[in-house]
Amino acid sequence: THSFHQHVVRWPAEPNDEGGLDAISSTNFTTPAVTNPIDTQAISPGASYDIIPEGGAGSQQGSFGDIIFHCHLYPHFGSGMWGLNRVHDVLEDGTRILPSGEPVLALVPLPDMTPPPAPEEDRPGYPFFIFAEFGLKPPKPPLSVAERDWDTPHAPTELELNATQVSPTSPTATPEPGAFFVNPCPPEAPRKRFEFAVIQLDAEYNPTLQWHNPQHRMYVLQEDKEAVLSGAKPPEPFSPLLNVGECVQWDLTNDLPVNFGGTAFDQAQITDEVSQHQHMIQFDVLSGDGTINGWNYDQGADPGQTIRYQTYIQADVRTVSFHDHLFALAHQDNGLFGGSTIHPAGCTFHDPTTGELLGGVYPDGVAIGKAATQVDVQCPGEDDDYRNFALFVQDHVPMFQPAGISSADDAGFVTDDGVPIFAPHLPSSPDDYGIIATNYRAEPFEARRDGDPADRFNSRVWGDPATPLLRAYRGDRISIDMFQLSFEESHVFNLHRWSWPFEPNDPASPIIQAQHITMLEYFSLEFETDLENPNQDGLRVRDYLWDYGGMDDWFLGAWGIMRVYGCQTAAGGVRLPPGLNPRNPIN
Ligand SMILES: [Cu+2]
Repeated sequence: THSFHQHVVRWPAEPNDEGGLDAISSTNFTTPAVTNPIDTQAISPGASYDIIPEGGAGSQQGSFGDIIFHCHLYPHFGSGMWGLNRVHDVLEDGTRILPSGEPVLALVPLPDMTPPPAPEEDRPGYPFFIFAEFGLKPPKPPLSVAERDWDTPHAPTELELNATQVSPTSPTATPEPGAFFVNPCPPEAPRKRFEFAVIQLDAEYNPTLQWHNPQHRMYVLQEDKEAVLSGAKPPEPFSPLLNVGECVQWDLTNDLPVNFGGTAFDQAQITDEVSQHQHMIQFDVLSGDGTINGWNYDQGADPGQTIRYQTYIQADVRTVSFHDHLFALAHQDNGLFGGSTIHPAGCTFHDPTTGELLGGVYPDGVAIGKAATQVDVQCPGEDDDYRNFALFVQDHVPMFQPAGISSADDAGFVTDDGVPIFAPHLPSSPDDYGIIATNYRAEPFEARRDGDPADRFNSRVWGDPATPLLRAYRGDRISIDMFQLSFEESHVFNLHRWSWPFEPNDPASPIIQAQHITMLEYFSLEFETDLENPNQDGLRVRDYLWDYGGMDDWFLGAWGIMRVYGCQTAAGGVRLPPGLNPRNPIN
């Protein structure tokens, strides 16, 4: 299996459901109404798929520059499985030469499209407005970092300003940081800002075995950073909460150490930049992509530096997976990834245990972005609240345990970091190494080895697993957003007893009970819990097993429990009213 991903664009999983080539390519196309919008296609030998990008090349926002496509299985990407889709902003007649000495090939405009303008000296077109030298790293995008702000020695240049197309809806507005050349946000869109950092810490995945990763790397809200670093708040994947229609500012600070690796899993190396590349939503590929691709800018944050990206949440596409795009092969399997969940406009976010509103407003009037993998979503209508869970399956996770804690010491392989769990034959080799986990947590069979195998999943014998416990009351609407950003395998999410539509917006969708997922795919599982046993004199709490199917997944700890309480008085969360989920017309 491979996992095809192209940056910037998104496409309907079933193009015939959405009117085909003409309708989907129109810049007026909003988003699929029936089938799933996707930007990653899993593909196996012999299979084929039609990809028709929404809004045509460069997407609805009209982004131009080099747009990378690649296999998202990292060892495949790392060994060369990638290419570029170059979207031009001026007419190319084949007479120009790139800084590398290679020609810009001529490209004849399509006969029924308005041709782009010819290049002029003060408007030379991509990439000639970027002041860069061949063989050296390119500059950061204008306004993205403090060093390229207005009134600095590296302020936006005249050529850069002339190249801006600012916004399809407001072509005369001032360029904005993180969306300098093409601003996907309409001027009236409400603004939200996430101030967050990338950090490294020693993270414990399983307390029984003390399985831990001493070089765990992750995104974290600035307001949670100290608590996570001190151990007061357990680390979880960064899962920002977004509403449809928002213009989102992402202020990423690089707090990583420059040196990485030197363990049984990773060779010693320098990781001196970090970025956030986002899937599924709209941005400018020259300043919001989080990459250094082709002739584009360097869109990473140097050590200690803060960089701004700006994105537009133009439709309810459910999720936004994101990750570093500069040293992904080095540290993404060590936890450096995250994923936003998208919710209808007007819905608010609440802590499931306290009911506390998650939100606020910065002094400049921009909404304060919050993040949580488990959140109650309260929406303006009647009977439209739901509980949202974000689950991130991870494979190839580097992991160690202290010497002497179990028979795994039989391997006699004790390093400075402890005993590595399934180390590669050499550090950074593309082997099957490490463990399989969920949300930086694992409950391996090794932690439950001495006992009757029939009780392997029995909380009365072992207590609850270390993995996320998904809690609800009967009748609650449930939305589980499935992510996978680490690292090479496919998995199959299973949830005992419950079923859900494969395409939540399609009345003709097949109903499924297991979902295959591979790298950077996403799925939104929307269903309603019910009263399995209407006799409330019987069992009031029911546990349903979730798991990722494969025997390695079980054995290494990627499984957990969804707990449904029979009544409000049980020790649980805040009661939500029953009813139908408006995001899910058939359930
Ligand atoms: Cu990519």
